[in-house]
Amino acid sequence: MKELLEKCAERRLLLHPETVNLLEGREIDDSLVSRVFSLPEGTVVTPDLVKGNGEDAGEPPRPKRTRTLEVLSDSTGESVGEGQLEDFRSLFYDRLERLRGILENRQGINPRRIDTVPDDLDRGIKVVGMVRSVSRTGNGNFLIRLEDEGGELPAIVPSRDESLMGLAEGMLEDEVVGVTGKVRRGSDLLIVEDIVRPGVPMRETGGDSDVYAAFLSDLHVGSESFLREELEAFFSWLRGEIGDERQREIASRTGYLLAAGDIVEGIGVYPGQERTLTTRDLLEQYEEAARILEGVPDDIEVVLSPGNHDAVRQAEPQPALRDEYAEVLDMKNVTLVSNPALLDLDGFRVLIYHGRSLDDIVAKVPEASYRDPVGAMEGLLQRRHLAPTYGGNTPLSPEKEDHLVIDQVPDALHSGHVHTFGMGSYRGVTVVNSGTWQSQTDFQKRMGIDPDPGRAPLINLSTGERKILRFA
Ligand code: D5M
Ligand code: FE
Ligand code: ZN
Repeated sequence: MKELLEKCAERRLLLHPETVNLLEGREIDDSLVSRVFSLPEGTVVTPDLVKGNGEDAGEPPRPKRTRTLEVLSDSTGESVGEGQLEDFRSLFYDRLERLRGILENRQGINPRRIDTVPDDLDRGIKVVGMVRSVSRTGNGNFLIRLEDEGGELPAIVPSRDESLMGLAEGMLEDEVVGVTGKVRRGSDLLIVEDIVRPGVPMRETGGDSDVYAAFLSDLHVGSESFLREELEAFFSWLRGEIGDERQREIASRTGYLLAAGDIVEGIGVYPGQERTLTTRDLLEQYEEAARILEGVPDDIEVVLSPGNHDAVRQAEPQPALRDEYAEVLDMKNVTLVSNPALLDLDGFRVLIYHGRSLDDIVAKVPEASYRDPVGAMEGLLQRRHLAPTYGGNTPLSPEKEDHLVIDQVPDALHSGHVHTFGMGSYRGVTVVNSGTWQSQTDFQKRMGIDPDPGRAPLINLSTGERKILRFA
C-alpha cells in the first residue's frame, strides 16, 4: 500500500480518500497496479477505478453517434508541376496574387505595381511585394528587396524606427507583405514607413456539436523510441477503460482523432537511423501502426496526414499515403489526407500541417524557439502561409497553384514535427502542436532536441475548451 501511494505521488495521481479506505489492508495485485499506472497524470483515482481489484470493472458502452467529417481541401492528385523552373515561377506568382488579395481585403491596401512607382514624387505610396532578400546595410538600416510582377523595388527600413526594425529582423525571404513609404525624388529607393502582414481576423469558434477532437503527431512507429505502451494507454483512455468519471465522459464524447504526420519512423531519413529501428521494412511499420490504431473506438473518425518520415514524397504539399500503405491502413474509421489538409469536423475547421517550416521559423525569426511551437505557428498564421520561406529546411513542389497559402482561416491549426508540445489561442484560432509519442532519440540528444512526449490535447468543438492529458 505504501509503495502504491509513493508510486502514485511520483506519477502525480491523486488517490481519493475513499480509495485509500477501500485498499487499506487488502492485497494489491499487479493488474491493479498496472491499471492505476496507465492512468493519465493528474487523474483522481476514485474507488470505482480500483473496485473489483483484478476483475474487469465493466465499462459502459460508448454511445453511438454519427459524425460528419468533411475534407474541405486536399491536394492529393492535384500535383501538376513537372519540377521545372517555370513552375516555381507560377508557384510564387500564385502565392503573391493570393496573399495580395488578402492584404487588399484585410488591410485595405490598394497597392501600386512596382513598375508604375514614379521616382519623382515625395508622396506616400503602397506596394505589395514578395520579399526577395533582407539584409543589414553599413548604416545599420535594413534593406528589403521587394518584388512583384512588375519588377523589383529596394526598400530601406531606417534604423531609428525600432518597431519596424524588429519586424524587418523577423522578415523571411518569400513572404508577402504590404509596405507603405515614400520614394525620394530621383532615388529609386522606398523609405519604409509601415509594414503589414496579411494577418488573421478575430474569430469565434465555429463548431456546433458538443464533441471533442483529440490530436496527436509524430508517432514514429518502427522506432525503438516509439512509446507504444503510452500510446496504447491513450487509446485505452479513449475506450473509456481508464480515467475518472468526468474523463470517461469526455472520452465518450471524443469523436475525432487527427494525426499530423510522422506516423511511422520511416527508413533512411538520417544517417545511422537503421540501428534505431524495430523493423527496416516500411510496410511493416505501417502494419504495426494499423494494429495500434485498431485500439481506437470505431466511432471515432481517425484522420492521418503524412510528415517527412512517411512513405510519400518530401516536397510539400505531400499527397496522402497510397497504394500498399493505404491498404494496410484501410479501416472504416480511417481517412488519409494530404499535408496540408483542411477538415470540417461538425462545422469546426481544422487545418492540419505537419510543421516542417517551423524549423525555418525557429532558424530565422529571432524570438521564435522550439520551446514555444505555438508562437512559431502564430508566425504562419500572421503570414497566411504554411511554408513562408523557400530554400531552407522545407522542400516545396513546383506547382501551378500554391496549396500552402492559408486562404481560409481555420478554427484550429494543428501541427507536429518539432516534438515539443504547446496549445494556445491566437485571435480566436486554437493553435496546437501535439508534440510526439517518441522519447528522445540519441540523434535528437546530439542535436539538442528535448521532446515533450505522450501529451494528448483535446478541443471541445463547440466551446473551443482545451484539455491536455499526459500519458508519459
Ligand atoms: O523532426 C523532429 C525535430 O528534429 C524537428 O524539429 C527537426 C529536428 N531535426 C530533424 N533532423 C534534424 C537535423 N539533421 N538537424 C537538426 N535538427 C533536425 P523529425 O521530422 O521527427 O525528424
Ligand atoms: Fe517527427
Ligand atoms: Zn517531422
